Amino acid sequence: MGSIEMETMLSIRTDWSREEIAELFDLPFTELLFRAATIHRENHPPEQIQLCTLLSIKTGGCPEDCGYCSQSVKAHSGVEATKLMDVQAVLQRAAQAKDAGSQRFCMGAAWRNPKDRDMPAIVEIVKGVSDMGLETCMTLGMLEPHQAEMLAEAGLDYYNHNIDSSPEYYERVISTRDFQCRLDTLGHVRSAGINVCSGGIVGMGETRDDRVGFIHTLATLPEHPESVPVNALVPVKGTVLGDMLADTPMAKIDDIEFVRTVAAARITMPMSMVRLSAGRESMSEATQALCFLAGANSIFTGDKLLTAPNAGDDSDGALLAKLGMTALQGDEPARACKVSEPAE
Ligand code: SAM
Ligand code: DTB
Ligand code: SF4
Repeated sequence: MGSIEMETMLSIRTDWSREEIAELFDLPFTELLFRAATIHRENHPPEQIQLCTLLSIKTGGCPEDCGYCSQSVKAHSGVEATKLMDVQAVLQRAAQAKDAGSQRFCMGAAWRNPKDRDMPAIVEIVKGVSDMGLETCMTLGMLEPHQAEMLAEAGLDYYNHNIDSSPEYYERVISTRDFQCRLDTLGHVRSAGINVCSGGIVGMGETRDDRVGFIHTLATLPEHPESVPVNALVPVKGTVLGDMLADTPMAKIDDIEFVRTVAAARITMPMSMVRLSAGRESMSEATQALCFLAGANSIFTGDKLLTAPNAGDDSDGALLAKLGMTALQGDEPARACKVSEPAE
């Protein structure tokens, strides 16, 4: 290993204190951005953005009560429940995503957890998408260790499971499972050797301290997630949080505070891909550009997320061209970010 590589590995810390992260958030904005941009370009090509495509392979009817989600049975969002998509139909959508230049194909199911009887179809989907040369990511809810093993064996590259917020605020948004359940699934995914994708949502009415706690939880996991999606809440009518935000427009997250959260993720988790995920549709080009400067280097393309609208290929293409940025190229999924010991 070269000395620069060694230096980078040694700069990966999992011992961040909450105070240190709060101090990052408190920095003058330009100083925070400068630090984040510096760390970003030391570890990633700063002009390249990873393009990911999202597909809902099983929509709606979820028994969980996540206050932000249109797919919960508790929401009155008008989203209709569907069965798991047919394998061939998923593969067709993956082929379209590849043609459109996507590097990673992320598939989501509105489940509390997959049932064992669902696993053979899921395994077939992972193998099929992988064979097309796309990176695969699944988000299916909580996993048992044996299910994580099955996904690993099928060749799944990433598993997405968000911690969503600080441990304290999490309990106010979701009552049907606890924060530790999320961490347990992340542990099973990691033990099975699958890359971890974990992040959360900003703008749910949480405080600055909750955003600090959110980044702190991710940055102090035994290994940083290889992908960190930072979503801005998409306020969906008929969900608890969507309706709350409609009644109190002042609760909407401030753009600068959103960028600060992205910068804190970049500084504390230097090697991770930081994804500017949901919420781009209602974000100005200038705010998105600030997020890229602050270290976001991945987006979802296409005109739909799971159920909510997304910015769309045309406007993304135009934005990247305007900023002189290009799609990240690369055939190999990122490897797990190991925390290395100082050289003897
Ligand atoms: N059911 C699985 C689970 O919750 O783990 C997977 C699908 S779930 C929709 C994936 C993630 O999407 C959630 O953890 C949340 O972070 C994000 N999400 C859902 N609804 C959102 C919204 N309205 N705005 C922003 N992010 C949202
Ligand atoms: C993630 O963090 N964001 C994506 C993905 N992981 C699965 C989901 C965003 C969902 C936005 C709301 C919707 O489309 O319903
Ligand atoms: Fe279900 Fe996932 Fe939506 Fe929660 S976020 S209600 S677990 S689909």
